[in-house]
Amino acid sequence: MKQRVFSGIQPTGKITIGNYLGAVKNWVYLQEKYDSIFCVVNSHAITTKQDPYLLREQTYDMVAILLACGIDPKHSSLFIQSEIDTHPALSWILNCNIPMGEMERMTQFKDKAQKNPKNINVGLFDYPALMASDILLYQTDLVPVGEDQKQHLELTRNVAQRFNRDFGECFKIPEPLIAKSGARIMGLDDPTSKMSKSSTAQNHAIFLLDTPKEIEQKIKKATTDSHSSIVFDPDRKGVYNLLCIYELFTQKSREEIETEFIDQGYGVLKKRIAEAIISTLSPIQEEYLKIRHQIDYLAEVLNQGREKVQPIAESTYKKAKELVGLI
Ligand code: ATP
Ligand code: LTN
Repeated sequence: MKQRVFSGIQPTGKITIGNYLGAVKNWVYLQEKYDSIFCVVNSHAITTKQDPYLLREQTYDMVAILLACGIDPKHSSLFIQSEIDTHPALSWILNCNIPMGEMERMTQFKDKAQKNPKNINVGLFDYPALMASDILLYQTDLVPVGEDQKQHLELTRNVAQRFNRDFGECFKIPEPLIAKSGARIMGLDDPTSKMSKSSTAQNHAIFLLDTPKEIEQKIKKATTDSHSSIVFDPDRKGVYNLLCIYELFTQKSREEIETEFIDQGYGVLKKRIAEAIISTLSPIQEEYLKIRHQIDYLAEVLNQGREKVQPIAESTYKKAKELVGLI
């Protein structure tokens, strides 16, 4: 029996190279070895303000871009979170088993609340319970995510362990899978903050659908420093971030990269980074444009994904319900 992988991505705006390098690229790699389930988490997206029309469009945009990046329906099940009602249903049961103190420690809530003081809603606070439900419903072994999701994974493991202890065996305890490199791509404008698709700053992120010109310009403007050597030094945050991006897009080793740029300046480095990003993204963009409007194809992939995973979710939910006495 193959181990199971589950992960999710919010359809909140345009996918960035941070999402790609920290998550999606790894999903594509893992899908051949594992029983893989990937979910567009639109119910999580409404924890921040969304235009209903745009949210629907962006949900399909995300499905198409995931397929274009290489998520293969032959290997993976791909579905939309709101299509399976047991996600919010299980999160209610989990809610009643998560102490307030544990939830109050979540740094993503604190960050998002600070960035969005006008819309601090209960769903935003409760976001990790729905995420735990996503993962636990599928008896997941491994959850490939970026570094920022580590704390949510810890909460998921805690609630599952507590539930199994208090009510009886129900959930598999999932392990986070966080890549050594690429787990935290930083903003190009500010290498001290995580590159995020919902940031509105002009030169913050490279999106997967950016044109070559946009990519060149954004890399050109990216923050560096006044040193002259080009080496992987985590203390030189801007240059380090750029070198990590180059490393991941070219698959070259760090030694190879440092040798490549001996006696070179940031101009050459930036030119090569832009070229590497453009050559990886071009085929993805081509495929995206080809399939985005093939609505019947997208619907077929999603139906097939939902039909495959729904019985797993229902069986786990039924067990959890019975164990807590809800019938
Ligand atoms: P938002 O800005 O709307 O919160 P986001 O860019 O953080 O979105 P998510 O949909 O929350 O993206 O995350 C999808 C996946 O991408 C998660 O596994 C997350 O850990 C990963 N991820 C997000 N940003 C980065 C980043 N800068 N570096 C590496 N991985 C990232
Ligand atoms: N919270 C995640 C998205 C997400 C997720 C999941 C990831 C929702 N449910 C289940 C892994 C497994 C995020 O903000 N990146």
